[in-house]
Amino acid sequence: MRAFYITTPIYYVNDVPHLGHAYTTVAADALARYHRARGHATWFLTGTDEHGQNIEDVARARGKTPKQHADEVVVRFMDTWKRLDVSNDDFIRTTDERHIKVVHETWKRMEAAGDIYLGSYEGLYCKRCEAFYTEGQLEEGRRCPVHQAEATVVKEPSYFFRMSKYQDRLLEYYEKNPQVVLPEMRRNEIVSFIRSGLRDLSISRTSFKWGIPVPGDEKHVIYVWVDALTNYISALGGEGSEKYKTFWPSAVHLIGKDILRFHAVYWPAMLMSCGLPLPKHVLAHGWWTVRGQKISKSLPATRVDPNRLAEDIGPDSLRYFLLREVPLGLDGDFSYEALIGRHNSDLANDLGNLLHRTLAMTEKYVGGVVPRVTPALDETEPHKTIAGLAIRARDEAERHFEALAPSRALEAIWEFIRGANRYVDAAAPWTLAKDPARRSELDHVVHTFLEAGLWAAWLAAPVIPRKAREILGQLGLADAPIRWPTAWNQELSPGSRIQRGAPLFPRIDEAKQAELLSRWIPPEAQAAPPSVGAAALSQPESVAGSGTITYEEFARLDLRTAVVKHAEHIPKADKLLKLQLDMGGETRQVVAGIAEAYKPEDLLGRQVIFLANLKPAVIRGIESQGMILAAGDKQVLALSALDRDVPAGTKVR
Ligand code: ME8
Repeated sequence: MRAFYITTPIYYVNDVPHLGHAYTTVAADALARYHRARGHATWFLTGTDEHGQNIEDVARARGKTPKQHADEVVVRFMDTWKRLDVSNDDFIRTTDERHIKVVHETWKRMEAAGDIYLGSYEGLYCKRCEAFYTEGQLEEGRRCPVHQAEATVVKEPSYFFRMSKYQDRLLEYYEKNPQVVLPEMRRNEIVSFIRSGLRDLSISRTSFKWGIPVPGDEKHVIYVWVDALTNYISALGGEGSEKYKTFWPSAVHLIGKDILRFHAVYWPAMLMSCGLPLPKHVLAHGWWTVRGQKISKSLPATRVDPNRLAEDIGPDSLRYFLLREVPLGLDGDFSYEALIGRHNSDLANDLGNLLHRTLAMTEKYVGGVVPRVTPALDETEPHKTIAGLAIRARDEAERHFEALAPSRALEAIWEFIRGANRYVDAAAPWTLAKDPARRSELDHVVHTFLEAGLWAAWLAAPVIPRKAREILGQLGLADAPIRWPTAWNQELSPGSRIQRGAPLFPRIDEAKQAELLSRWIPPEAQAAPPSVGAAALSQPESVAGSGTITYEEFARLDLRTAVVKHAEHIPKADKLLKLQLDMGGETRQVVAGIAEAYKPEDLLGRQVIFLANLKPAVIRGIESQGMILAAGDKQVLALSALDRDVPAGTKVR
């Protein structure tokens, strides 16, 4: 049987769960649920990272021992995951005995491979990241780029791991296995990081105690990342266990991009040293900001509490929003208004409405009982179209869930749900109901609605598990399993009675929205700037506040020539065109605000100048992977051009 093992990072217990943690965990949950529905042997692991200097400091500040502190915070994580219907099969804590045992084994294996030696370390250490930095990697005031926390000088004896030894092997491995680190952009980052040279890694500390002691030298505690990364194997029971044998070869580590280096360089090097196979995928997702701001302890407005949202709007609406709004891999900006918008349009309007109409018609026209189908009718319109849409949605959803792309799977499923709503109108049961001679046609139509509702529930269940169950209940299938649909119009049993219940996703009207916003947004943040619009996100940040920039700043812009291969309008966006650009072998998709100045057909084959390393953004639901240069301030007057053709992808300086 096929196996699927998915993990989240184990979260530090120095914080309580916020939107970012919820995102990774819900995404992993959806993927795990998809694989379970497909009947694959599935194992989903999450947990907490409880050692390290930072946790020791936080606990001391609270007047607790580190373990007491961890025991309290861990409950917050476990409760949050319950509230969000997270279906993890295990929860690992780095203070678990089973974990400590495997960390010791791992250390000994690396030692036996000749990869650990004693030295001494002097460097700048960030406690929040639990990582060393070079002066050049830190921002002003020696602050770390991730948390803006000040790094301190650390000088102490330390064991080192011979990471340098694995530089070539890692490069070769990623060369041969380009699908391991995803998305591609992140793999490129990692490959150039490795290429720039790997230094041996300090993997023990003596200046604090809260950690796993080094076997045979208890003055040292093991570096928290060596400890933490091992969780992915310790939770399976270590090498040799049945669970390890079943699941490890299929491991997918879902993480945020902040900790990619640890997962795509340190961890694989450790595994190589232990003689163990590498994970199948490391997928680094993007970073959420909240209303345009970085999530931070010091900014209450950014402290979005997933528990509160789940309670007020339902876990499924939050889960759906997080997974639908932004493709896994790209950065996203959270706003409460956008969350409510998705709830109202996709869930209340599209899915809720489909079920509501379906059940009402089943009661009205066929006495509330699942009617029979006439298979031959499936070959006629509009039945044929809806059957085609259903099968396509299932196949596409399958493809995208397999490719770890839940947002795309949801797009495909909603395409079908919207199609099913149109089908209700096209099939016009109200007309058929007037003519007793057309009873079998009426039966067929009502059956098809119900079947569409069932397919929608099954396909979307990985993301909205609670509502999927409710839908099954209302279709009279309370005890039916959640599984993946197979044969169209053959999944329901004629004769069973539906159980119409409360509306699935009650619409949030303006009054309710105002009430929710005042509850969700802390008073001191009510006047916070509005969320950064998608268009603004697509603009480059000003390189320097004003005045001049240095050549080094300019040189960071990766300007290239590119040729327009395809251009099209974006529905309901008068100013935007979607372009596919050839950058010399590589294709990039760009959303450009040039529709008022250029027709799509005028652009084909044109050479443009393209900013290739602009942070990707999602504009009107479409990923934009760069920016083309044009003249004009608010209005585009002309596109950039060269006075003679050069190969696509040529650098512009
Ligand atoms: O790094 N947007 O734990 P951590 C998206 N213990 N995801 C976010 C986010 C945001 N703004 N903020 C946090 C650690 N995350 C280590 C991991 S694993 C062996 C050890 C998510 O508590 C995202 O998954 O700082 C990120 O990688 C993780 O939380 C960091 O959690």
